[in-house]
Parts: sequence; C-alpha cells; structure tokens
Amino acid sequence: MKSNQKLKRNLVKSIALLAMPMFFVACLNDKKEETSTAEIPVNQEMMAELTAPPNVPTPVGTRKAKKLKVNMEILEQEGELTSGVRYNYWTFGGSVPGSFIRTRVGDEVEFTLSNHPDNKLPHNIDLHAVTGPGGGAESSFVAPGFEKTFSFKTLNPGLFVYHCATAPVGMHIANGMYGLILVEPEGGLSPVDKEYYIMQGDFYTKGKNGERGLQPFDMQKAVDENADYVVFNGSVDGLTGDNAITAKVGETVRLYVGNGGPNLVSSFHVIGEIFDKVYVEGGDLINENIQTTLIPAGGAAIVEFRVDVPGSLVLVDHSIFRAFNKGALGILNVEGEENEKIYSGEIYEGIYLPEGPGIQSMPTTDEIVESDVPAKSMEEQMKFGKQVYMQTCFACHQGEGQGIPNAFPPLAKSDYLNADVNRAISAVVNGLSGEITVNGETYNSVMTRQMISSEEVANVLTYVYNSWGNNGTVVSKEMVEKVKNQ
Ligand code: HEC
Ligand SMILES: [Cu+2]
Repeated sequence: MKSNQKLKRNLVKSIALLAMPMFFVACLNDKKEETSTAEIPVNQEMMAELTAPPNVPTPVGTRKAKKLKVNMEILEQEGELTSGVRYNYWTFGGSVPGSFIRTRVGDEVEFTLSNHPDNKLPHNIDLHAVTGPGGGAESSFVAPGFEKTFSFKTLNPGLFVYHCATAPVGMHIANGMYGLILVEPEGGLSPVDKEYYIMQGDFYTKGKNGERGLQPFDMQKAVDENADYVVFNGSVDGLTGDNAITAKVGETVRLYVGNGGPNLVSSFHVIGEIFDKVYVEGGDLINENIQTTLIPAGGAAIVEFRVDVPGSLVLVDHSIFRAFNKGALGILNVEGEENEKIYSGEIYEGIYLPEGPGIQSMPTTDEIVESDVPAKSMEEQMKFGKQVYMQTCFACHQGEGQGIPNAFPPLAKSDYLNADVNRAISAVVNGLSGEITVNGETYNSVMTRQMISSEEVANVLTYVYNSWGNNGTVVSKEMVEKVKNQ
C-alpha cells in the first residue's frame, strides 16, 4: 500500500517533469515565422541587381520569393583613403563597402563568389543573413582565379552585414571586406522617397593620419584598436563633396547604415535631424524619435526621417573626434524652400559644415570684450596666444596647425599665411570665405569672424607665426586695429 502511494507520487512528479520541456517546446513553436519562412515556395529564377554605395537596388515590392542569383567578384585594388593617401583595398565587387544585396524573405539565394585571378589571396564570405555554418564561409572559401557557388534560404527579415572571414579575419575586414544584405519582409518595406547605403569602417595605417603615399595596413594598431581613419563608405571623402547624398525638402529618407568595424562601435547621428524611425539593430523592433543610434561592429540599423528644411545635414559618428579628425563625416544636401517655422536660420555652428554651399556665418555682435591684461613681452604674447589658439582656432586648424584635409587649411608652413600679414589679420577679424589656395591645395569654405579682442588677435597670430615652421612675424595690437579700421 505504502509503496504503491510512493509510486503514484513519483509518477505525478515525473509527468510534471516531462511536461516542463513540452511547455518550452510549445513556446518555441510560437516563433512561427522562423519555421514557416523555410516553407515559402520558390519557383522562378532571377539575377540579383547589385549596387555600389551609396546606391541600393530596386525595392522588392510585392514580388514572390524567387531563386535569386548573386554573382559577386572579389577585387584587390588600390584606392585613395584621403587626399594623397593611397591604400590597398580588398573589396566585394570593387567598392568599400561591397555591393548591396537586396532580397526578400523566403528567397533561395544562389551565391557565386569569384576571386579575380590578379588577386593575391584566398577569400570567402560570411553573410549574417545565412542560417548555416560560418554564414557560408566554409562553402565559399575560394583561391585567386577560382569561383565557388553555394545556396541558402533567407529565413529572417532584416538588414545584415556580410564580411570576409578568411584568416587573419580582422585584417580582411580592416582592408574593406564588408557590405550589407537586406532581407525585406513579405510585401516589402514601406515606400520612401530616397534610400541610401552607408557603412562605417575603421582603418589602420603604418603612417599617421594624413601621412602621404601608399600606406600599408598596420596590424599592431589594429590589435590596439587605435584607428588612424574612421570613415563612411571607404574613404574620408566617401560621403562628402561629389559623393554627398541628396534629398528635397518634404521627402522621406531611409538610410541603410552598417558598421564593418573591424573594431569600433558607431554612435550614428545626423546633425540637424531626428530619426523619425529606427529599425533597431536592423531587426523588427522600431524605435521612434531618436537622436543617435548605436551600431555595433558587424551590425546595422535602418533609419528614416523626413527632411523639412533645406541645408547640409552632417552625418557623423558622434564619438566626435572620429568625425572631425578621422573622417567619419558625411553630407546630405537638402534642397528646397526655407521653412522659418521649423528653423529660423539665425544660429549656426560653422565647424559643422566644413564644405559646400549654403554656409552662413555666425551672428555678429559688435561687443568684443577687450582683454584687460596686455602681454608685456614676446614670451607673454606667445603664452597668451597659445591659450587663445587652443580655445578658438584649435577645433578647425588642429593642435599642430596641420588643418584637416579638404576642410580646414593648415596654418603650419602656410604659404598663404606667410605671404601677407594684413590678409591673415583680416581673416581673423573679418572672417574669410571663397576659394583660396594654401600650399597647393584649394579650399572653398568659410571661416567665420572670430570674436576675440585686438589684443588677442595680435597674440594668437604672433603665436601662429612663431610656431610650426612659419616666418616669425610679430603682430601688434596696433597692426590689428589698423586692419579693423580699413
Ligand atoms: C570653425 C572653423 C575655424 C576656426 C574656429 C578658425 N578657422 Fe581659420 N579658417 C577656417 C577655414 C574654413 C578657412 C578657409 C576659408 C576659405 O576657404 O576661404 C580658414 C582660413 C584661415 C587662414 C588663411 C588660410 C591659411 O591656412 O593660412 C588663417 C590665417 C586662419 N584661418 C587663421 C585662424 C585663426 C588664427 C583662428 C583662431 C583665432 C582661426 N583661423 C579659427 C576655419 C576656421
Ligand atoms: Cu578576404
């Protein structure tokens, strides 16, 4: 009797234990999508349209799932990282980031990866959109002069990174081997007016930032995560000047933003915009009204916003030294009618718009406070001048007066500066705009009038003229006043 009861109790216990995992299985089955997208039928065949950044292929719209053929060619090729700095890029399709691939959920992707015979190394591809070992890496490993084909079904919608995964993996990624693959949901993403493809990457060169010539990859700096360049779309001017993206007032803009890394996480921000929507980490979760979105290395996000006023919006990694000192800066030029209700146009921060039209100047007030401690010696002039420099000029012209390529001219060994002291004084007290040539490079930008006293102008210019290989001119308060009164 006793033992029978015990048996019964044990039986109840074990049934409960058995039921537990069944309960979990039931929960897992709730994730219907994952199991059911594998069943989406595929009949026709279609060649995938591939695009170089900042362009994206045509939206999938309402098309049915298909067998989608992707032909991707690996090219190792030299390019320009920034003006005068060459780099040996390794690319998927001849661009950094690599060609954009656009699919829909349920597509059966037949992927052919070819490694150009002129290339030196074997490569492969790991697509984060793949469910399978290595994301395709094992099946796609291919030597120069060969091609490999493998196929996979897109089970999860979202925006995914792909990259090379050949050892040393970090080096292949650091040289530019990454890109994005979009898997649209059934029926496609909602239509917008403009779509663009942007991807951040960090670069490590033997020479310092700006050091000219063909720069080899620096493994130690990469291991130390000490990037010389952090850029959008493969180079410092990858998204500025002629490469800037455009939109018209009233349009909705969708950016597919990826981060190839290899190391750095991006704090993606558009100066002068608020993201109406962010598809967080490129998945289904939509967050609204976002200022800055975090994009992990090897991750992505989709951001959407409507542009309401004309002007140049500046795309940055808000780890802000990367933007102004290492290249993580892009421009979205918006054309159209002003809307003073939304933006008055009165206040403007010059540093944020290093180039392009539409630059306005700082509001001017005539109240410049004269400093009360005049410098008594050249030594003091240098000391005070340095203080002014570090507070006022440093942000643009940089610590050693080296400037920033394509944006802010150098003051170090500047032929423009050394040729004419009154012109230099005028630049500081009246501002300077229009095309100028400094040491053979042209700049066409705006330096706003600097709100500092005559004494301070004299000190800072004396400091500049007596630093970094300049001609040693000493500037007095009287010289500054004379230019002011002209
Ligand atoms: C907001 C950024 C900014 C700040 C701050 C700034 N400048 Fe400039 N500066 C520029 C730009 C841009 C130009 C080029 C203007 C053009 O293209 O016409 C320039 C040009 C110059 C030039 C002439 C070109 C050359 O390289 O010799 C001098 C001299 C100069 N700046 C000195 C100064 C001094 C001194 C200060 C601080 C008191 C200062 N600037 C602060 C942006 C700035
Ligand atoms: Cu590779």
